[in-house]
Amino acid sequence: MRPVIGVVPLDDTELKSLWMLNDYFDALYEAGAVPVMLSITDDEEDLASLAEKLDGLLITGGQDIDPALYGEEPHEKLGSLSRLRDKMETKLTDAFLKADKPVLGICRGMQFLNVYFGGTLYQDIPSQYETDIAHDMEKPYDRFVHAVTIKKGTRLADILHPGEIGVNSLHHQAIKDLAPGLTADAVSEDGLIEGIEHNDYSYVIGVQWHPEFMHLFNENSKLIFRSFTDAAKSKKSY
Ligand SMILES: [Mn+2]
Repeated sequence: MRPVIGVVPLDDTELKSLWMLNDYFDALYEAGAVPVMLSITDDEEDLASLAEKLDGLLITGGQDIDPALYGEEPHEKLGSLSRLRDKMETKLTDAFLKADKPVLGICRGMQFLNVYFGGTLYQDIPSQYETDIAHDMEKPYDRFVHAVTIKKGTRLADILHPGEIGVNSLHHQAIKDLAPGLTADAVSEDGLIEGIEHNDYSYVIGVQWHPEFMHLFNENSKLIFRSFTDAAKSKKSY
């Protein structure tokens, strides 16, 4: 049996729609998992029963995270929010971690994990962080726009390899203070944290870039989804 991965959709509050990019699903299928799109709810009981049935959780990209969650006032360049999704991901992550089931955070998903564990964010990179790198690239997204260094001895170095790799970059927020318990596994050329792990769980990994846009041709992107799927498989009760 293939492990079943719950994937959080984009909660489009303006169009009252849930959006899912095929690339997340394609990358998970290719890695050997069966992805399912979750509804957006903060009902604790429903989320607990979902977590019981699912083998892994993929927290995808999306809106900005409510800065109130890390004790800050909204910056003038803060983007749109989905407070319901923030709440949902908090309760879902609680349930997944309690069972030590794997959680992968991509882009906003990585930022969410940092906030969840008590870290903070730059609410708007261009006005709050001095850099020459354009972290908010234009289409097409399946190309490298900057490098990150994967640090030796980290989980990401085990999954990929230590040293420099090319990544795409589609984010206007970033980790400011890293949460207790997290390790910075990958750092961009300008010093921003672009990959994390949590030391106390079997598999809690986050990447700031978007491997789902590059999984067709980029081995490093495939390896991230494969490691996640393998972790979900090993937690599966047959
Ligand atoms: Mn970047």
